[in-house]
Amino acid sequence: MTIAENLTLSPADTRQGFYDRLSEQSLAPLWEVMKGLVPPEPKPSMRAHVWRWDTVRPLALEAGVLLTAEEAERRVVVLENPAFPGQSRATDTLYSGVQLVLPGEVAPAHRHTQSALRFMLEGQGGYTAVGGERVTMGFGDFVITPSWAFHDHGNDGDDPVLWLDVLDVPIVGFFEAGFSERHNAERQPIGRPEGDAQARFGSGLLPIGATSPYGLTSPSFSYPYARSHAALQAMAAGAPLDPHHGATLKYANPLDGGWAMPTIAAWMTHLPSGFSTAPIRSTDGLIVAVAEGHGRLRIGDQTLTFGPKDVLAVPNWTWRSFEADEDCFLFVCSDRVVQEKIGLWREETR
Ligand code: GTQ
Repeated sequence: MTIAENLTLSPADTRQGFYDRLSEQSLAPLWEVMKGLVPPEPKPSMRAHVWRWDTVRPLALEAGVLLTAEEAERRVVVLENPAFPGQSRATDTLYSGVQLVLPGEVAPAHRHTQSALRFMLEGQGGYTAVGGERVTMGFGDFVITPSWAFHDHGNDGDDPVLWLDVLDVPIVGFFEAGFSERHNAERQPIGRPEGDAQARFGSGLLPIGATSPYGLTSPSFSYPYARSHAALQAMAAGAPLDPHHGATLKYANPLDGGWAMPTIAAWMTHLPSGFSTAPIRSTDGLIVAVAEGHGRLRIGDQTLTFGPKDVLAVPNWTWRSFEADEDCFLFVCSDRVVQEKIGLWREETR
């Protein structure tokens, strides 16, 4: 018996007719979509972009006139990648925004399964409370709010406080695994003095038998800029720089030396004045917040200039290099940690 004997193809039954009949049964022909499903290499869909501080800052402050932090719950201007309007994504997999807290305001306590990081950009006296402990945030500090940990923000200073938020919202959304709830109090109760986590986990020492109260997230939820800055400066002064990374140090979980967060990899790069990095591309798209310095990013066939507090979106699998006109300190984060866990992450250098 041949296959043809079982077929009932009529002369009028075109391929399209067959596809239509497949579709009626919730079926589809692979060969029409194969190239897109298993591409020969990544074809980036996000776009390179710079959000200039001169543009973002006044608009964020304007939001402060229109509504309170309490009203907004989180008063944030979202950084939307121009390739994904309306999708609250700065890269394919990360959400980012600039949050404003005015003097005396409180962004009420809540928690969610999305992990968040803060990179402080402006203002003194801003604080975040995480898991019953407060941390005052100064310029350039990197602060984590772990998945499902209650957190509230406030500002005890005299000036507006602004910082960069990065959350794994699109990753959690992909799995449709998001949960959230509000605390019954506006500010969560504080059970430990400020600096407690720093003392236990952030001093190169650890409590014997230490585990993280935050599961897969670093128990050291604050990484002050003074330390990162000093470490990178000493590193750059002491040894030849890596041609592709300059002086780069990752924010590490002190318990295992891995990335500080389970879904967002974060690191800081220092490029001394005049230094240019050799071309590199990686499967992770980046969010870069400029802490200090002016320079240029060459990305694909584009050149983007940057200055202090600008935020850049750097597409995945696109050749990039940085040129520093002054001493630059760049905060960088990506989904690299997730890609590494599932065996996908790659980089290529020239
Ligand atoms: O501070 O908890 O930018 O829940 C977006 C969602 C910040 C926060 C954002 C959030 C937060």
